[in-house]
Amino acid sequence: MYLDKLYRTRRCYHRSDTHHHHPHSHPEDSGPGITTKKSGTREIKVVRRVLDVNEKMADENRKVFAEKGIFVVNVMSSPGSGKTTTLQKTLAHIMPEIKSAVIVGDICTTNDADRLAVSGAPVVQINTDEFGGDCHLAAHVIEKAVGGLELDEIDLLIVENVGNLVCPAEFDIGEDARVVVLSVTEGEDKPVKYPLMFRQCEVALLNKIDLLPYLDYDKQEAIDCIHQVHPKMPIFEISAKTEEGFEPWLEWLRERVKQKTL
Ligand SMILES: Nc1nc2c(ncn2[C@@H]2O[C@H](COP(=O)(O)OP(=O)(O)O)[C@@H](O)[C@H]2O)c(=O)[nH]1
Ligand SMILES: [Mg+2]
Ligand SMILES: [Zn+2]
Repeated sequence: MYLDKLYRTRRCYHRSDTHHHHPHSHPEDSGPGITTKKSGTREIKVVRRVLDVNEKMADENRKVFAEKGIFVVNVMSSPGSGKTTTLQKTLAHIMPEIKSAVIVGDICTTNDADRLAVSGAPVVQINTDEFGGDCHLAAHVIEKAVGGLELDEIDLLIVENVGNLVCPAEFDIGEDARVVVLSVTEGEDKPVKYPLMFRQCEVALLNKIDLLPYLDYDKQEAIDCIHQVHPKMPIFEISAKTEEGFEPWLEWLRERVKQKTL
């Protein structure tokens, strides 16, 4: 037994600035009527207000998406697990049959937007460094990005969130469904290390299965870890590179778009 002691600390939470290892800027923080005092219980009240404001904005977004009959899917994962590649391949299959648009969030660069635009879908890139370098997309940022899209022309809006398994799970953006991508190079235990993400998402894509022959990866253990935090969560085993396993995922997506746009 090498572990002497297990320290449990609070999660790196947007409800409390003091435990945050990196700066988060939320424009609402300094908004009218919202105090930014940083002492005692007062602070907790202030920061919770941020999530309240986000929740309201998310509801506004949801209303707009409902009016326009747009199915919105929020795709999240750690950096490099294959969100963009999966979405490139997905768009190639579903366009133009499903009229799609993409909002993609990164701290910097338009690299992903360039890759996704090849599909012919309208793409809006959000660079969060203009919003303080946020490591997640908040509802008000989505609202701004949506302003750049022709909503009457869209049935499906795909949001590629900032690569991060932690705080994107805490920010409702008004979406209909959340999808998490986990790749087989990330280790089997990530779902139990980042349980909120896996609890909040409706389906998981286990990506890069083409690499399994080269790895000591226990796929069943990864699946068990996912089901430990989210029992019965549907898991689609895919390779965004070879498109193996894509059909069940595409079927799920087509079905959900159909339900919303009927
Ligand atoms: N072998 C393999 N590589 C993949 C797969 N999906 C993505 N990649 C690679 O993983 C890297 C990160 O992919 P990207 O789509 O940019 O991930 P993102 O950061 O989650 O958007 C790139 O080099 C991709 O080519 C896959 O299914 N198999
Ligand atoms: Mg990407
Ligand atoms: Zn964040």
